[in-house]
Amino acid sequence: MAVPRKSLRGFLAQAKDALRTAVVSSQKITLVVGNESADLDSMTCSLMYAYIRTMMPPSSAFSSVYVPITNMPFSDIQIRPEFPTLFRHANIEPGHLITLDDLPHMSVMKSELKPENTQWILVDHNALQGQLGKIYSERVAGVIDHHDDEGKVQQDTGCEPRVVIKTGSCTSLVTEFCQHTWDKLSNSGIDSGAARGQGDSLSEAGAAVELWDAQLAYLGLASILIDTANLQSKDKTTEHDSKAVEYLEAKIMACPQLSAGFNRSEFYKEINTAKTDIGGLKLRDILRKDYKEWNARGQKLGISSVVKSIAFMQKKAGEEANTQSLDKAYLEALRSFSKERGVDLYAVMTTSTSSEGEFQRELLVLAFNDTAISAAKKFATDASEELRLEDWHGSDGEAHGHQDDEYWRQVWWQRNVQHSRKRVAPLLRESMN
Ligand SMILES: [Mn+2]
Repeated sequence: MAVPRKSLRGFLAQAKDALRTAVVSSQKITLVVGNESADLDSMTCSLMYAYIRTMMPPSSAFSSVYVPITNMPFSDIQIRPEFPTLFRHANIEPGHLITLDDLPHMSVMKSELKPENTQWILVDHNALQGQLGKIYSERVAGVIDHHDDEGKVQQDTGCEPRVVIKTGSCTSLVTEFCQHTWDKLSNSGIDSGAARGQGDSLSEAGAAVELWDAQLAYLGLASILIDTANLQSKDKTTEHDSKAVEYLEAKIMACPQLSAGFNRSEFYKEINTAKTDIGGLKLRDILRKDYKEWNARGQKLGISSVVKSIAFMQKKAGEEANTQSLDKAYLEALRSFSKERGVDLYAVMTTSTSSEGEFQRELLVLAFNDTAISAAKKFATDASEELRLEDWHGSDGEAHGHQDDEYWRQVWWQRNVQHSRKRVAPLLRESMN
């Protein structure tokens, strides 16, 4: 049975309650979880999917409520200033977000939220990693993703989707999948007056539905624009992305309250500015802001994506350590971060704009033991052509390559700038096999 239509704000409160109840009284619950980088795309995918599915679940749904989980502790919101900036457009607050803090503590998770009482939908990844993966990977019931298919999710997912397609943004695929149901909701919300609690007349109910639709559309639009550089990146933008943008914008334009103030480029600029405004963050926070890890053959790989150059991070490291030896301080910071995460192989991928206004990428790889060092060397040889790796020199003219018993390091310009972590991570993982 569909629940009466609600705002996103109302839905998140309901979902948080449902999760609490499921834990306390051992009830069945469906969780929609994004990947561990907990970036904008993962967050909006899980919110949009959970919202639309809860408002109109399939008849054989595992539970009536789908709970969107943002895969990070709540406090990490402070290193994602783009979240609160976007939330204002969707009329929600950071406190509405459901995060790892809302799940039972790791030490008791398995007994308090029994695997058999759960079903997991993966959005923006297709293999459940980390602690959650250890407990719940058998309970994955569906996936919508735009990364390389790791083949972990069964082919038959019943009433839940199994969609893995290369697109700029995963939110485009979620939009596409939900579109039909969403349109039904928009119409039935107005016709049946399901939202009439919001107003006294049918037209007021309609206005509420239009507003809620537009707020949800804003949420999805932000990720697609960020992931495709406002649909301007030829390498990243696919038909799925441009169609989804068209669809979401129509939802915003259908709401008189919000349509007048909408401008795609300005909206993109606002979110992008918030996202790249990381000057006030500590280097450690910059490294963990968009971080992912994988296990391969008993070795752990970690990759940080950073929206500023290596020079920016070196300077930051120097300031924090109060030293002139910028690179030494930077290396120390990378090593301590790697140690904290327990990774054997660690990579930092940067994006920045050159003084000539050119989009550019740097790639740094650090390896900390013999196995990881041979993997890193293999990667350097095998991936060099595809990624067009070119020697990198710092402002001091040094290449910063290093090899001894303790660690191996190499830094490159990645001249094939179309390849993000979506491609570099599989290449690194391959070299570890
Ligand atoms: Mn994504």
